[in-house]
Amino acid sequence: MTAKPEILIQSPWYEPAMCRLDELGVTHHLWQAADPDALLAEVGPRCSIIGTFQVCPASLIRAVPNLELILTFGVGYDGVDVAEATRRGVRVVNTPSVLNDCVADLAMALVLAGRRQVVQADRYAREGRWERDGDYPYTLHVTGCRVGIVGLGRIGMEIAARCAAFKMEICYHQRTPRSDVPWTHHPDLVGMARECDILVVIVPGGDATRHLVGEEVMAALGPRGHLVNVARGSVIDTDALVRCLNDGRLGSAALDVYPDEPRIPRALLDITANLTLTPHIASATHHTRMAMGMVLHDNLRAWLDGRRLITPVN
Ligand code: A2R
Repeated sequence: MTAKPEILIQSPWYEPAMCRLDELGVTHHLWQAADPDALLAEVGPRCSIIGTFQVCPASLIRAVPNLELILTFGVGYDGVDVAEATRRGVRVVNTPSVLNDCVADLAMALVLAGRRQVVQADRYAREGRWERDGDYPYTLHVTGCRVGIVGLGRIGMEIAARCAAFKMEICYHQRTPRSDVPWTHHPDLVGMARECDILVVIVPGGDATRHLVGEEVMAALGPRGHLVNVARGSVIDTDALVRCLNDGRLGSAALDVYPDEPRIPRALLDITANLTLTPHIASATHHTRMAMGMVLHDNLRAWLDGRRLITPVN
């Protein structure tokens, strides 16, 4: 009988799924270690697999000399140094597709919350202002709006399906036009923003999309426009967002992601009138987090059986 592989868990994910890896290997939990460097020095050379919640720098890859496979929990892998892994012949798998519906659901929640001011209206009701100050001010409609989807990939398509149910006029921006959808492709993001009421951002993070949504895009979306980000914090220029929300060049925004999570910049926290914030919860339901965890589990089992990886990144 061959020995079980040893797995270094860099950061934890959904516990009921993560613990299933113990069926397949011996896990060492770096995130729980009192002295992580000592644990790494001790077990690093024995581990052939790293499991992580989207963080795996080159330094960690180098500290595990017999590494063969990285399991990263989530679809975005901008926190994993895939280039370094590839250079060393290390395979990487992520968890795409199973989270499409939950991320799209939250994107719509942020569209609705922002346009109809659900959170602000809740505060108004609780503070007794309805009785004191009268009816809540009018908000902006959702059904029939013009929506621009920045990144019409797996998740973007689910968002589009939901927008279609809201009778929205749909267009999208990405580098390559799709031949399988009837919606208008805009190669120019500023031009698209000018024609939209709502912009939903769902592209990968990383250098290629850093500050893709900057001041010019926000100003083009305009004083009655609503910007939703469920992609990565790096995709939006946060300083520009603060300026545009404060001076009214952009109507409103709703964010689930931030450049330096779990920290949220004070300047964002201070904006309450036209900004809705959630703490990166898009895929964070029991159902979806279990499914994501099992994608990693199934990949590892396939790897150990000598079968093809199910969701390889490289
Ligand atoms: O540009 P294209 O034709 O490769 O389309 C992809 C688009 N995209 C971009 N659009 C504009 N400028 C870019 N530099 C750029 N890079 C990529 O984003 C594609 O339509 C979409 C990504 O779709 P998928 O690869 O299917 O990703 P999925 O599963 O929808 O997830 C998107 C992201 C994740 O990477 C996480 O960061 C986040 O959602 O949760």
